[in-house]
Amino acid sequence: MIVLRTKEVDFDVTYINLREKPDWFLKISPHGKVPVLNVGDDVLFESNAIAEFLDETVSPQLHPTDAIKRARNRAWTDFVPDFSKGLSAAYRRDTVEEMEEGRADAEKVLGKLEDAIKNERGNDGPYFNGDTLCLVDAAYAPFLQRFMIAEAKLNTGLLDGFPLVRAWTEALLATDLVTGSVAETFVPEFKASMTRYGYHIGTLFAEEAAAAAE
Ligand SMILES: N[C@@H](CCC(=O)N[C@@H](CS)C(=O)NCC(=O)O)C(=O)O
Repeated sequence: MIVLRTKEVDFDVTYINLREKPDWFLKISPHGKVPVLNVGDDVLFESNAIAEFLDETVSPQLHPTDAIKRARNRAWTDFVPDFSKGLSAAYRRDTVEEMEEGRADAEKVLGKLEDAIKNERGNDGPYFNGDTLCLVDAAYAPFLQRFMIAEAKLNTGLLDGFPLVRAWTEALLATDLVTGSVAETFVPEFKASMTRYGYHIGTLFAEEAAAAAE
């Protein structure tokens, strides 16, 4: 969605319930995962593949034109699953103790991103490569967006040790290209999903919702 919006592509979005995946979706998504992109009669899946297809076919190009830079950007989008797993350890846990144990995993991946920004960018940003949004930004933004909703509740201060990641996150969450790429109900849905999973933060979100309903 972020890439589509950045390129000002006209598109329709269909949200599905991942707990009750419709048959039509299971037929087109080989791994049963979102996102998928319909292009005419073709269906694409996997975020990186979709983003790269869009970048090759719709201007403006968001990936660097320099082949070395492009490969290094690609390497960082490949790191997203590890990043997401590490960052999740800081809040997607059942107990406070488990979250505290997970903090080291989160710090490890945040440290890698901090070094990546320091070593790769060579300017003041605010995005991963500079002043325009690129595919690395689009790939990480959803995970940083979710983490920051959790962080607003937990106040772990995790980003204090990673000033470049913090500034990057703030820049990503300050643009409508990112914040406008989620459904209107995204925040309450995300909080409710944390509760459904039985995570500690889900209990806090449920208490918050109950207090607001009083
Ligand atoms: N590597 C995939 C991962 C996609 C993915 O994990 N999507 C999640 C939602 S963010 C999903 O569809 N989960 C449903 C499921 O695994 O059943 C990509 O980048 O597109």
